[in-house]
Amino acid sequence: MSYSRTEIRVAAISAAVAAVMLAGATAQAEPKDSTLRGETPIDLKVGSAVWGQNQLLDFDPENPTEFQSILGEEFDSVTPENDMKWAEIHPEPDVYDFSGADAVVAFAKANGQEVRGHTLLWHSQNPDWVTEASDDWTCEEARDVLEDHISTVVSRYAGDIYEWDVANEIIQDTWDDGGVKLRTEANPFLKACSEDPVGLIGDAFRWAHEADPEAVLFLNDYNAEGVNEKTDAYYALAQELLADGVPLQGFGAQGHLSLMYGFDESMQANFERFADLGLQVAVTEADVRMPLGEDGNPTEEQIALQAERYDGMLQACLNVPACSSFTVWGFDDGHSWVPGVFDEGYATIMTEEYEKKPAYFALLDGLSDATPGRSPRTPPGLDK
Ligand code: 9MR
Repeated sequence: MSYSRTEIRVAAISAAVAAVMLAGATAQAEPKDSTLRGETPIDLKVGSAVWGQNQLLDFDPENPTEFQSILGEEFDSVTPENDMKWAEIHPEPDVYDFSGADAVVAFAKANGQEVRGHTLLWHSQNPDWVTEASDDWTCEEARDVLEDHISTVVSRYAGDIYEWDVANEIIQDTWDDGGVKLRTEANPFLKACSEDPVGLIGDAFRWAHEADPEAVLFLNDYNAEGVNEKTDAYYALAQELLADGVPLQGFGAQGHLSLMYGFDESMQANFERFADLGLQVAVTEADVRMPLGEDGNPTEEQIALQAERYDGMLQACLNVPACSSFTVWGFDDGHSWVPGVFDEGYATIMTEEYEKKPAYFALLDGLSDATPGRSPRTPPGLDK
């Protein structure tokens, strides 16, 4: 007989409540002096995005900043938020700038962490030389540029990266011009190869796999949490790529949520269907933003709901054994991409002063309830 994590969690909570009642109901909960990474099952990585260029170039293991200490202590995986994107790492046709990405990898090594690579094929944050040249590219030219980039970047970090977001946001949304379909207009590479975009996507995975056979290679997108028209398109694409023998190995739901919308309860079912194809799944960029009052603060209700949403995403991941990583897109409001982009905020699990929010404790409890430091998904006896 097997139990889902939710069942185990509910049973554990009931058992804890019963124990307290038996003990005379006077016991107070012990304050927890634990960290997210310390509570994460052995076969799951809990991660955060970080911008190496801005936050890690000055890293000194003997004298870390408060931000760096928290990043090192709380997470066992880091994702370069921008440092491996084309505009940063490949600013000119013959110039690669690895400084930010190297800083992330060095930080991870110093802290015993893993690195999630992000990203190799995307329509956004491309350097001017790509955007300008791509109007005239033949598919062959686009392929050469992409292959050179993927081989160079992936081989430089071969062995250091456990999961790579090879293709990011390559399918449009229902509200985009043309509806849900491959992004053959906005993505310069898919545009140049619009006669066979799936062939190009497949080769992107092949080039990445050749350069680092150990890295698990992902498709990744937003609005990809639940079962919806967009994830249906990904599901069909994944099947097509797998049938072609493409080394596609993972599907990532970014998890950029807003309290302006509801939570899609089909997230676990969505992960399950990709897992059934033999893929790993992951929550790759979780945050939960919200419209704030005139004083710039959230209400108590919003704070509680945010914790619930983070927990909802975590549970969807924990309940699917193929879910290999759960990453937040920055851990504190001082380093969140949300303000300035949306008229919303308070999206992360800690305030600008690194005060832990209920959302942080929801993740901590969710992880430790799943199984403290060890997961039922792996044979017992393994230490973290
Ligand atoms: O967080 C990133 C922000 O600093 C950049 O300015 C932005 C540029 O498009 O990209 C942000 O990260 C995105 C990620 O790479 C892909 N998914 C959506 C993320 C938020 O926009």
